[in-house]
Amino acid sequence: MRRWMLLCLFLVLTGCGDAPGDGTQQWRFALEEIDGSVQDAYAQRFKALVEERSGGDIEVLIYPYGTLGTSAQLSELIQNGTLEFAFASPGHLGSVVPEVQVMNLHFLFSEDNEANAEVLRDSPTIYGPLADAYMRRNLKLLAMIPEGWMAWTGNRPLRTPEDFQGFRIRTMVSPLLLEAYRAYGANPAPLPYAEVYSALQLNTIDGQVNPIFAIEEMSFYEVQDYLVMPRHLQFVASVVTNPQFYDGLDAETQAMLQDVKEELDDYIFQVQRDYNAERLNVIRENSDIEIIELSEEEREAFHALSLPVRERYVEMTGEQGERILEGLQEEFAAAEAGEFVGREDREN
Ligand code: 6CS
Repeated sequence: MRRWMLLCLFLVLTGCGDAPGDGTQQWRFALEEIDGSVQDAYAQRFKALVEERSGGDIEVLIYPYGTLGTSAQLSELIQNGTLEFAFASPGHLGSVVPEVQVMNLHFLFSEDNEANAEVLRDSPTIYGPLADAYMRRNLKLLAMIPEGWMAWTGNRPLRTPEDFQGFRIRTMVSPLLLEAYRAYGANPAPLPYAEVYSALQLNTIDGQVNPIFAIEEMSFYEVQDYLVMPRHLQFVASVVTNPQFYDGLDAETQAMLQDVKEELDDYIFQVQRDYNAERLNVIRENSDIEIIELSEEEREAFHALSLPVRERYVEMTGEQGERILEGLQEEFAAAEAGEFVGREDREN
């Protein structure tokens, strides 16, 4: 905590966003993931595009996970204007923006990942009422990106809800995630990302849940016996900025940011697909972890238990949340049927 406060002080004293004296602006972009991750690929491409399109007037500095704090601390730095850009995963942001936990509801996403990507790119619900919910907490939502299907790892195979009885699963810290795993009979244990490997190694938890690329790069597979693919949830992350900082940008820079967002939507979809496929091979080659794909019947048992958690979401978020949930359900269904109408098309 002391280290984090010192870092905040450093950012304030060095004057985030100010010109270093030669007319250039510095934008700082903090990640919830390490070098080589999906978020890192996004930020590196963001940096290249912004620096090129601003003609060198803007320099982007990237802070990988571990340099500025936990996910919760990064969101705080954005809210108070100390930092310009950060990733904020719904799995951590739920205590601040309860409505975003819709993205943590199991079996809500389509099984067709192209359909999911289409919705995440241009959803009238995400960039409408959900973005308003961010704004009420002084966060401006710029993008919502896919990072791949979440997979369970454990020290026992997790094929049925019975296998989850008493299972200590590490989750991110949003309250609804705990409800989601309690519904399966598990004992969820929220922990910051950096503490997961040692908790697995020391057996203070029995398993965890993350996309494949993260399971590989954080070495979780080295200390787990089973890797289970339930396809119950896509890991998504939002890109946020400080609203006052954003409002202070001229119209041309705001338009440039929107163009960059659109270009990155396509780019990151391919990156996450490739990283997840390649790193599954790395896991296979470097370990004897048992990989289990759940059958449709096995998935259905979890699906049935997950549905009451949607009611909990509505209880936590009221009418606003209900509208967001219904809007997203309609959009995923429309995208699957090839009938999705994005925000841009509705506006034109
Ligand atoms: O499990 C977590 O906490 C983290 N997982 C990923 C893939 N990204 C960021 C998040 O904090």
